[in-house]
Amino acid sequence: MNRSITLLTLAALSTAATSAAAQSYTTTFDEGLDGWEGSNGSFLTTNTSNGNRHIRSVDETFGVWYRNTGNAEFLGDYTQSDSVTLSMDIRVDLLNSQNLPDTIVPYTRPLVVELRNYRYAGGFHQYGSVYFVLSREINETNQDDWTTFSITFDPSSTDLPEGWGGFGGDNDQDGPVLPEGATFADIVSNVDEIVFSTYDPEEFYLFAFFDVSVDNFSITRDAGCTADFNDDGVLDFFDVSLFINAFGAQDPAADLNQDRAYDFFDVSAFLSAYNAGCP
Ligand SMILES: [Ca+2]
Ligand SMILES: [Ca+2]
Ligand SMILES: [Ca+2]
Repeated sequence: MNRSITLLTLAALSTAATSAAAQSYTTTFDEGLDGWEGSNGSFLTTNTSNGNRHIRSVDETFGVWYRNTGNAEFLGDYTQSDSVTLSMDIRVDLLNSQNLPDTIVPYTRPLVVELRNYRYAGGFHQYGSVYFVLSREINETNQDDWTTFSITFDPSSTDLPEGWGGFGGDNDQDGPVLPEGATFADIVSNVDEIVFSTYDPEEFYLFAFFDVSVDNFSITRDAGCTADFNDDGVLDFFDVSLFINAFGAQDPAADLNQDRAYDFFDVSAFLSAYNAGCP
């Protein structure tokens, strides 16, 4: 390999900066349900004072849920991204035992996001899933105005990341578990359905009166970028410099084809990634 020519090429490339922004998608409900479906008693409504459109759910039920099986923005292979953030807004106008005369007891419920993979259907379960409790304190007091909840996670994690649970395994005498042989990454490599709900799979619930509003369901996929060596979202001289240093030091970070050799193929992979830019 002619190292000086390679360095010149890299230097030439370094003048062409490329932006690598994370990709975000939000259902605002301003244009309709956008593939989302709500539990019984859910409907689109518009705030007359500010024109904001959202879903409102009014029902006597064990819990409310919102699921999407049709909007590809929220589904598919999460493991293509370095990190994924899921977010939603919720307001609670009523969550209590109002059905019993003179004994209005406020209830507190969790708010859960669950990612379901139908390939792990089996036994008594219709899917394998992973879930995260965004809050255990959803009630009339805490959510008397809009509150945003979100979770960011590494979709390539094999173990359940901190705070996540698994569901769909048959060996669940002590609570829900991942399907046998499935990792966290296996489940989120094929998300068929995403659900926001007040159901923690580990708990059971009494009937309650709900008047809950939700809005701004969003997903942010940070695609990551091989050539962005300093992870600042921009491809420039600093990334080239860091690559050259790592390559010279035989740092595994520069072994882009992961064959433990530091040669032309790694430089070529870096050039290709750099030229491709960041998604
Ligand atoms: Ca809205
Ligand atoms: Ca960079
Ligand atoms: Ca290599």
